[in-house]
Amino acid sequence: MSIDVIQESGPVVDRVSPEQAAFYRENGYLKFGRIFTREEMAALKEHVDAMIAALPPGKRPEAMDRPHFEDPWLFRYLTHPRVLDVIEAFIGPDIVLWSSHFIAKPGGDGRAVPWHTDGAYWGQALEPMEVITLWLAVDESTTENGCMRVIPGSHKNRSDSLRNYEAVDHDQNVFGQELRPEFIDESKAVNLELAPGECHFHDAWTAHNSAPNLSGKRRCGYTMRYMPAHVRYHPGTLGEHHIYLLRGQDRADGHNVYTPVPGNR
Ligand SMILES: O=C(O)CCC(=O)C(=O)O
Repeated sequence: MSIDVIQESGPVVDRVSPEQAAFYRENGYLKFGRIFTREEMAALKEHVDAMIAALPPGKRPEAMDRPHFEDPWLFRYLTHPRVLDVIEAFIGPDIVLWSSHFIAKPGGDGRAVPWHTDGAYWGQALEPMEVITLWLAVDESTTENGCMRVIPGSHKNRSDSLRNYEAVDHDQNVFGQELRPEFIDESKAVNLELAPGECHFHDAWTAHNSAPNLSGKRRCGYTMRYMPAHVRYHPGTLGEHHIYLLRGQDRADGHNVYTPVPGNR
Protein backbone atom coordinates (compact mmCIF):
# COMPACT_ATOMS: atom_id res chain seq x y z
CA MET A 1 0.00 0.00 0.00
CA SER A 2 1.44 3.38 -0.86
CA ILE A 3 2.00 6.15 1.65
CA ASP A 4 -0.61 8.33 -0.08
CA VAL A 5 -3.33 5.68 0.15
CA ILE A 6 -2.83 5.04 3.86
CA GLN A 7 -3.27 8.62 5.04
CA GLU A 8 -7.03 8.51 5.71
CA SER A 9 -8.36 6.23 8.42
CA GLY A 10 -11.66 5.68 10.18
CA PRO A 11 -13.21 6.86 13.46
CA VAL A 12 -11.72 6.28 16.89
CA VAL A 13 -12.15 2.70 18.13
CA ASP A 14 -12.38 2.10 21.87
CA ARG A 15 -13.63 -1.51 22.03
CA VAL A 16 -11.93 -4.82 21.37
CA SER A 17 -14.28 -7.45 19.94
CA PRO A 18 -14.11 -11.07 21.17
CA GLU A 19 -12.84 -12.01 17.68
CA GLN A 20 -10.01 -9.47 17.93
CA ALA A 21 -9.04 -10.69 21.41
CA ALA A 22 -9.04 -14.31 20.14
CA PHE A 23 -6.92 -13.30 17.12
CA TYR A 24 -4.39 -11.65 19.45
CA ARG A 25 -4.18 -14.72 21.69
CA GLU A 26 -3.69 -17.03 18.70
CA ASN A 27 -1.31 -14.90 16.63
CA GLY A 28 0.52 -12.78 19.22
CA TYR A 29 -0.35 -9.50 17.49
CA LEU A 30 -3.36 -7.47 16.36
CA LYS A 31 -3.65 -4.64 13.89
CA PHE A 32 -6.13 -2.20 15.41
CA GLY A 33 -7.84 0.99 14.30
CA ARG A 34 -7.49 4.63 15.24
CA ILE A 35 -7.02 4.99 19.01
CA PHE A 36 -6.37 8.76 19.17
CA THR A 37 -8.26 11.54 17.38
CA ARG A 38 -6.62 13.69 14.73
CA GLU A 39 -6.44 16.57 17.25
CA GLU A 40 -4.77 14.38 19.89
CA MET A 41 -2.30 13.15 17.28
CA ALA A 42 -1.52 16.65 16.04
CA ALA A 43 -0.59 17.65 19.62
CA LEU A 44 1.54 14.52 20.08
CA LYS A 45 3.32 15.01 16.76
CA GLU A 46 4.15 18.62 17.62
CA HIS A 47 5.51 17.46 20.98
CA VAL A 48 7.63 14.72 19.39
CA ASP A 49 8.96 17.08 16.72
CA ALA A 50 10.16 19.38 19.51
CA MET A 51 11.71 16.45 21.42
CA ILE A 52 13.64 15.37 18.33
CA ALA A 53 14.76 18.93 17.60
CA ALA A 54 16.12 19.16 21.17
CA LEU A 55 18.12 15.91 21.08
CA PRO A 56 21.79 16.38 21.98
CA PRO A 57 24.32 15.91 19.14
CA GLY A 58 24.89 12.23 18.40
CA LYS A 59 21.72 10.97 20.08
CA ARG A 60 19.63 8.99 17.61
CA PRO A 61 15.86 9.60 17.44
CA GLU A 62 15.30 5.84 17.38
CA ALA A 63 16.66 5.78 20.94
CA MET A 64 14.19 7.98 22.82
CA ASP A 65 13.62 5.29 25.42
CA ARG A 66 11.47 5.79 28.55
CA PRO A 67 10.86 9.49 27.82
CA HIS A 68 7.97 9.59 30.32
CA PHE A 69 10.41 9.45 33.25
CA GLU A 70 11.39 13.05 32.37
CA ASP A 71 8.29 14.24 30.54
CA PRO A 72 5.02 14.05 32.54
CA TRP A 73 3.02 15.43 29.58
CA LEU A 74 3.24 11.99 27.94
CA PHE A 75 1.08 10.49 30.68
CA ARG A 76 -1.92 12.13 28.94
CA TYR A 77 -1.46 9.46 26.29
CA LEU A 78 -0.10 6.62 28.42
CA THR A 79 -3.01 6.85 30.89
CA HIS A 80 -5.77 7.88 28.48
CA PRO A 81 -9.01 6.10 29.53
CA ARG A 82 -9.59 4.96 25.94
CA VAL A 83 -6.18 3.27 25.93
CA LEU A 84 -6.72 1.67 29.33
CA ASP A 85 -10.17 0.38 28.32
CA VAL A 86 -8.64 -1.31 25.30
CA ILE A 87 -5.66 -2.68 27.26
CA GLU A 88 -8.09 -4.01 29.89
CA ALA A 89 -9.75 -6.16 27.23
CA PHE A 90 -6.43 -8.00 26.78
CA ILE A 91 -4.91 -8.16 30.28
CA GLY A 92 -7.76 -7.54 32.71
CA PRO A 93 -8.57 -4.66 35.09
CA ASP A 94 -5.31 -4.40 37.07
CA ILE A 95 -2.98 -2.49 34.77
CA VAL A 96 0.65 -1.41 35.26
CA LEU A 97 2.58 0.84 32.90
CA TRP A 98 5.79 -1.04 32.19
CA SER A 99 7.60 1.25 29.75
CA SER A 100 7.47 3.47 26.68
CA HIS A 101 9.80 4.33 23.81
CA PHE A 102 9.69 6.60 20.75
CA ILE A 103 11.38 4.87 17.82
CA ALA A 104 11.65 7.62 15.22
CA LYS A 105 13.50 6.54 12.08
CA PRO A 106 14.52 9.59 10.11
CA GLY A 107 13.89 9.53 6.38
CA GLY A 108 16.93 8.40 4.40
CA ASP A 109 19.03 6.84 7.17
CA GLY A 110 16.56 5.41 9.69
CA ARG A 111 18.01 2.34 11.35
CA ALA A 112 16.60 -1.18 11.16
CA VAL A 113 15.21 -2.99 14.18
CA PRO A 114 16.65 -6.54 14.18
CA TRP A 115 14.41 -9.58 14.64
CA HIS A 116 13.86 -10.05 18.37
CA THR A 117 11.33 -10.63 21.09
CA ASP A 118 10.85 -8.13 23.87
CA GLY A 119 10.75 -10.97 26.40
CA ALA A 120 14.35 -11.95 25.57
CA TYR A 121 15.41 -8.29 25.63
CA TRP A 122 13.99 -7.66 29.14
CA GLY A 123 15.34 -11.00 30.39
CA GLN A 124 14.86 -11.67 34.08
CA ALA A 125 13.36 -8.28 34.93
CA LEU A 126 9.76 -9.51 34.85
CA GLU A 127 8.15 -12.64 36.21
CA PRO A 128 6.09 -13.93 34.52
CA MET A 129 7.01 -12.19 31.26
CA GLU A 130 3.56 -10.85 30.36
CA VAL A 131 3.66 -7.51 28.55
CA ILE A 132 1.45 -6.12 25.80
CA THR A 133 2.81 -3.32 23.62
CA LEU A 134 0.53 -0.78 21.99
CA TRP A 135 2.55 0.54 19.02
CA LEU A 136 1.11 3.93 18.12
CA ALA A 137 1.82 5.42 14.69
CA VAL A 138 2.89 9.04 15.20
CA ASP A 139 3.71 9.17 11.48
CA GLU A 140 2.28 6.97 8.78
CA SER A 141 4.07 3.64 8.90
CA THR A 142 4.38 1.66 5.66
CA THR A 143 6.63 -0.85 3.94
CA GLU A 144 8.37 2.15 2.28
CA ASN A 145 9.45 3.81 5.53
CA GLY A 146 10.05 0.70 7.65
CA CYS A 147 6.81 -0.37 9.35
CA MET A 148 6.97 -3.04 12.02
CA ARG A 149 6.68 -6.67 10.90
CA VAL A 150 5.69 -9.73 12.93
CA ILE A 151 5.81 -13.51 12.60
CA PRO A 152 2.27 -14.67 13.46
CA GLY A 153 2.15 -17.33 16.18
CA SER A 154 5.84 -16.94 17.07
CA HIS A 155 4.91 -16.06 20.68
CA LYS A 156 4.29 -19.77 21.19
CA ASN A 157 8.03 -20.53 20.66
CA ARG A 158 9.49 -18.65 23.58
CA SER A 159 12.38 -21.06 24.22
CA ASP A 160 13.68 -20.46 20.65
CA SER A 161 13.44 -16.76 21.17
CA LEU A 162 15.37 -16.75 24.45
CA ARG A 163 18.70 -18.24 23.47
CA ASN A 164 19.27 -18.01 19.76
CA TYR A 165 20.72 -14.58 19.04
CA GLU A 166 23.73 -13.46 17.03
CA ALA A 167 25.54 -10.14 16.74
CA VAL A 168 24.58 -7.58 14.05
CA ASP A 169 26.18 -4.24 13.17
CA HIS A 170 25.00 -1.76 15.79
CA ASP A 171 25.75 1.19 13.47
CA GLN A 172 23.05 -0.02 11.07
CA ASN A 173 20.61 -1.31 13.67
CA VAL A 174 18.76 0.03 16.69
CA PHE A 175 20.49 -2.65 18.79
CA GLY A 176 23.25 -5.17 18.22
CA GLN A 177 21.64 -8.62 18.58
CA GLU A 178 19.29 -10.49 16.26
CA LEU A 179 17.38 -13.75 16.42
CA ARG A 180 19.31 -16.24 14.28
CA PRO A 181 17.90 -16.59 10.75
CA GLU A 182 17.03 -20.28 11.18
CA PHE A 183 14.45 -19.24 13.79
CA ILE A 184 12.71 -16.70 11.52
CA ASP A 185 10.68 -17.71 8.48
CA GLU A 186 10.59 -14.36 6.66
CA SER A 187 8.03 -15.73 4.18
CA LYS A 188 5.50 -15.65 7.05
CA ALA A 189 6.23 -12.04 8.08
CA VAL A 190 3.23 -9.67 8.15
CA ASN A 191 3.77 -5.96 7.46
CA LEU A 192 1.78 -3.82 9.90
CA GLU A 193 1.07 -0.66 7.95
CA LEU A 194 -0.70 2.10 9.87
CA ALA A 195 -2.00 5.63 9.39
CA PRO A 196 -1.11 8.23 12.03
CA GLY A 197 -3.22 7.66 15.16
CA GLU A 198 -3.74 3.96 14.44
CA CYS A 199 -2.04 1.26 16.48
CA HIS A 200 -1.18 -2.39 16.62
CA PHE A 201 -0.51 -4.66 19.59
CA HIS A 202 2.09 -7.35 20.18
CA ASP A 203 2.94 -9.86 22.87
CA ALA A 204 6.30 -9.92 24.69
CA TRP A 205 7.18 -13.21 22.95
CA THR A 206 6.20 -12.27 19.39
CA ALA A 207 9.16 -12.10 16.99
CA HIS A 208 9.23 -8.73 15.23
CA ASN A 209 11.54 -6.44 13.30
CA SER A 210 11.49 -3.48 10.93
CA ALA A 211 13.54 -2.50 7.90
CA PRO A 212 15.76 0.59 7.63
CA ASN A 213 14.00 3.74 6.51
CA LEU A 214 15.48 4.63 3.13
CA SER A 215 12.40 6.61 2.08
CA GLY A 216 12.12 10.38 2.26
CA LYS A 217 9.60 10.27 5.13
CA ARG A 218 10.19 9.87 8.87
CA ARG A 219 8.63 6.86 10.56
CA CYS A 220 7.94 7.47 14.23
CA GLY A 221 6.16 4.99 16.50
CA TYR A 222 5.43 5.30 20.21
CA THR A 223 5.60 1.97 22.03
CA MET A 224 3.33 2.05 25.10
CA ARG A 225 3.85 -1.07 27.20
CA TYR A 226 1.54 -2.50 29.86
CA MET A 227 1.46 -5.55 32.10
CA PRO A 228 -1.07 -7.11 34.48
CA ALA A 229 -0.45 -6.20 38.12
CA HIS A 230 0.41 -9.80 39.12
CA VAL A 231 3.73 -9.47 37.20
CA ARG A 232 6.70 -8.98 39.54
CA TYR A 233 9.33 -6.48 38.55
CA HIS A 234 12.88 -7.29 39.73
CA PRO A 235 14.86 -4.05 39.72
CA GLY A 236 18.53 -3.99 38.80
CA THR A 237 18.98 -5.31 35.29
CA LEU A 238 17.62 -2.30 33.40
CA GLY A 239 19.21 0.57 35.32
CA GLU A 240 16.88 3.12 36.89
CA HIS A 241 13.34 2.18 35.98
CA HIS A 242 9.86 3.07 37.25
CA ILE A 243 6.54 1.29 37.00
CA TYR A 244 3.11 2.83 37.64
CA LEU A 245 -0.12 1.20 38.77
CA LEU A 246 -2.65 2.86 36.45
CA ARG A 247 -5.89 0.98 37.12
CA GLY A 248 -7.17 -1.61 39.60
CA GLN A 249 -4.98 -3.01 42.36
CA ASP A 250 -1.62 -4.62 43.01
CA ARG A 251 -1.74 -8.40 42.60
CA ALA A 252 1.98 -9.06 43.17
CA ASP A 253 1.63 -9.41 46.95
CA GLY A 254 3.37 -6.12 47.65
CA HIS A 255 6.54 -7.13 45.77
CA ASN A 256 6.41 -4.16 43.36
CA VAL A 257 7.21 -0.56 44.18
CA TYR A 258 4.95 1.70 42.10
CA THR A 259 5.92 5.28 41.33
CA PRO A 260 2.97 7.71 41.60
CA VAL A 261 1.65 8.98 38.26
CA PRO A 262 2.78 12.62 37.97
CA GLY A 263 0.01 15.11 38.67
CA ASN A 264 1.39 18.11 36.75
CA ARG A 265 0.62 17.00 33.23
O1 LIG B 1 9.39 0.36 15.94
C1 LIG B 1 9.88 -0.68 15.49
O2 LIG B 1 10.15 -0.81 14.32
C2 LIG B 1 10.11 -1.85 16.41
C3 LIG B 1 9.37 -1.74 17.70
C4 LIG B 1 9.77 -2.73 18.71
O3 LIG B 1 10.77 -3.40 18.63
C5 LIG B 1 8.88 -2.91 19.85
O4 LIG B 1 7.84 -2.26 19.94
O5 LIG B 1 9.17 -3.76 20.72
